[in-house]
Parts: sequence; C-alpha cells; structure tokens
Amino acid sequence: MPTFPTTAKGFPANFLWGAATAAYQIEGSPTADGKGPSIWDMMSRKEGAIAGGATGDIACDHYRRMKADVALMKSIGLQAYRFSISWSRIFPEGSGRINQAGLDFYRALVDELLAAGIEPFVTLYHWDLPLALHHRGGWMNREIASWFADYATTVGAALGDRVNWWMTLNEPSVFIVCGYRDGNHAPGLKLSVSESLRCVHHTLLAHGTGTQALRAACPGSVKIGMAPAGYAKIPDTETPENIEAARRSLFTVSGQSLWDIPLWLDPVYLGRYPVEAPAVFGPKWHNPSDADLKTIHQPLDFIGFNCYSGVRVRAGAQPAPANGAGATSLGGGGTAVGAAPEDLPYPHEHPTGQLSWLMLAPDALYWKCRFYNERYGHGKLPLVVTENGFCSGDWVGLDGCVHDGARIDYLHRYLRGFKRAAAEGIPTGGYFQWSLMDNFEWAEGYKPRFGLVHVDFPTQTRTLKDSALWYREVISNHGHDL
Ligand code: BGP
Repeated sequence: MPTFPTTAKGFPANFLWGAATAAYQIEGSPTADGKGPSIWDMMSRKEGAIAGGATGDIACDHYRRMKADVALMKSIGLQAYRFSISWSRIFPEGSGRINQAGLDFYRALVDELLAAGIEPFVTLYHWDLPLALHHRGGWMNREIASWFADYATTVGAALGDRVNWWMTLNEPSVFIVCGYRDGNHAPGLKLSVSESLRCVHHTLLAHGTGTQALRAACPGSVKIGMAPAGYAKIPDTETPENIEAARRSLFTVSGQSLWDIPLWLDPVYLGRYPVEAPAVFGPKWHNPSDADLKTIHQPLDFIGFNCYSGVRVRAGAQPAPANGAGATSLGGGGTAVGAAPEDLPYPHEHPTGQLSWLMLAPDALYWKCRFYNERYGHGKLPLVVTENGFCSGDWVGLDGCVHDGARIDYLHRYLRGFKRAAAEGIPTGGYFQWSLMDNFEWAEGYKPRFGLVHVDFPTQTRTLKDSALWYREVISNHGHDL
C-alpha cells in the first residue's frame, strides 16, 4: 500500500496504481480445461476480419504463464491489477453447466495476486461473449440480463471472498456499436439503429442485474462500477462559455451514432434516458419501462471510465437547442441557455498514437473527472481511471531496452490532468494503465502495442519498456513528482 501521506495537492493515501488487461487479448489457450468458444474465437477465424490474419489462440500465452506475469507486475510495483473473466471458461455453453476448471484458473490468479500484495479488480465482461449465447441472440435477446446475472452470481460466489473491486461491463458502447451496428468487431453484425437500440437497452439491463447478483453473491461489502468508453470534451480555452459548451457537448445525444455518453451513463447513474433521446431517434426509439430503469439504476461505488482521447469544444455562434439537451452541470433536463457547442477538428498533423483515434489530448482526464463528478458523482463517488494508455510501434533496441519515450510523455501529461482533478478536491480512487503488456488489439491484430511490457510474440519474451520503469517511479512516490 502507498505510504505517501495524503496532501491537499495529491492523490489520496488509499489511491491505487495499476495496469489492466482483458481475457481474450492475453490468455490464449482457447480450448484448455473445458473452455467453450466465444464470439471472438469465431470472429478471428473469419477471412479478412482481423489485420494480419491474427487470432487470440496464443496471444500472450498468459493462461499458461500466469505466475510469471504476476511476478512481472510485482517487479513494476503495481498495487492493483484489472483483468477480465472469460465467460466461456466458466460457462462453456453460455449458461447452465459450470466448468469448475475455469473458476479454478481465476481463483489461482487471485491467490497469486494477493500473495504479491496486488489488489485484484475484476471485469465480468470484456467483449468475449460465449458463442452459444450468440446463437441464442446474444445482446439482441433480452434474456441476456438473466444469463449475465447467473454468470455474475457464479463468479461472485467463487471470488467474492477475496475480490473487493468489480466492474460489470467494459466499454458497452464499443462492443455494441463496433460489434452489432458497424460489424468490425465480434460478432460482426450490421444491425439497424432500431435493433441496435434494443442491444443498448439489454446491455444496460445486464449491468443492473449483474450488479444486483454480485451484491447478493459476494460476502461483505464489495465495490462495484463499470468501465465505459468515450471521448472527453475539452473546453478550447477555460472561459465559462467554453466550459459550458464542452459540458453540453459531452452530455447531449446529438445524433443516432450511439456513441453519445449520456445514452449509456444517464440510465445507470440518473435512472433515466436523456430527455432528448426520443426526439433524436424518433420512431426508432423504444420507451423503456419504469421497472427496467429501476433495475439499471443500481447504486454504484465508484465512477470508472476508460480515457484515451478528447475533442476540443468552444461556444459557437448559434444558440443552444431549446430541448434541454445536455443541460447544465446538474444532470440534464434543464432549460437550454447559452451557445450551441462547436466541436473543433484537430489539424491533420495533430499527434496520435499508432491508431488514428488516439489523438493526444492531455486535458482529457481532468475534464472527464470534473464533468462526471458534477453530473454523476456529486463528490460522493471516487473517480477511477479504468484504462488510459498509448499505442506505438515499439521494438527492442540494440541495447536490449525498449525506449518508448512518447508513451512516457503521454502518460505523464494525462496523469497531470488527473492530479489536477484530485488537487481541486474531486475524489479519486485509482488509475489503470492500459495495458500491462502488448496484446491482441481486436480487429487491429498485434501491430498496435499498448503495453508497459514488450512482448516478442514468437518467443513470448517479455521486456520491461522504459515506461514500465518510469511508472514504477510514479507509483513509488505516489504521483508526487508528476
Ligand atoms: C479497451 C480495449 C483496448 C483498447 C481500448 C480502446 O477496452 O480492450 O484494447 O482498444 O479499449 O478504447 P476506446 O475503444 O475507448 O477507444
């Protein structure tokens, strides 16, 4: 545990520094010990679906190298490790029969972490739906809320005595939009907006039933949250008008893309869909029942969010629409005042990671914390960065080291934004670097490298990058020198 004392300027004493991974991206061993197939096992076999024809069949071979990988985490000084459970290791047919060997793997991992003094953070769902459930409609089928609850009950009962921190879903907007509407992620469907909206609702419902199930299954008090995605909105300059424009842009459903944050987070934290949603979607909108909204709106213990990038926003020349969209800081539904927000495009040459969506936007962490705290947390729930990271084409140099200076600078700048939030009195609980090690980056294959640890995939050799050594220092002085 950190020994650095709490100061008004830094992170609280119980703040945890960690790194994150996900099952399909690192484990490999897709059929070991009775595991059933997932939609990503299917997707990665589809001709042309994944860059370089890659699959997660071996990935980082973590299923077989788990102990050595925990030792690696310890050598970096990690205080927490966020990983996901592969649903189809536990339920090879998606529901019904439990595969004890699958649970045993994660129990062994948790034991290993605790013995190394590392706090486990468990994500129940990081995109690898059991294929058997896909054949029963997957996220299109409302029954998934009860399949997910059964899965949460089983995992909670197996690990809840030793795992305090839980996340139900990772980036629901990404797995629905990319997987069901755009088709570039598993299961590769291209549904209509109306059908996709049903998936959105089932996803949120599963978050609610999963949260209830975890609370019932885990002895003692556990901390439950989510790990949603989404671009931050950053005021171009910090004038009151631009700040309000950024807030409004962040919290408005402005079109039918399904990416807008309040579509996902307002039901979870406020118990209702955004007021403008029925008008934006017109006849494609399905009115939810009060009972469903109540299920979705479970009390949570922290505000988790993944944060990679952000868009700059300024107050435009036009007045804001009069439908209350986005509304002021206090949770939407208010009368619109002021200017309509204008998102500002980055110039073509703006710095990015290896993937073009990863635009350098260092204030992203600060503004997400500030706006989420205002609208959803009200100073009562700690903000936890469940992912933040950078992808670059790293390689092992002639000197045997991996000199990833761009990643260090990226993390340093973003962490300063997070520290500013803490210094302004916003409660903070932890920070997870994505990712512990280079891994299978979904449709992009193995080329984009996000790790603190370099993985040479043919030999599975691990090499700590310079960023891992830098992060070790950050952890040891509890962010004091950032
Ligand atoms: C994670 C994925 C990562 C990376 C990241 C991107 O949850 O597992 O591999 O793709 O999300 O975040 P975003 O989708 O928000 O851009």
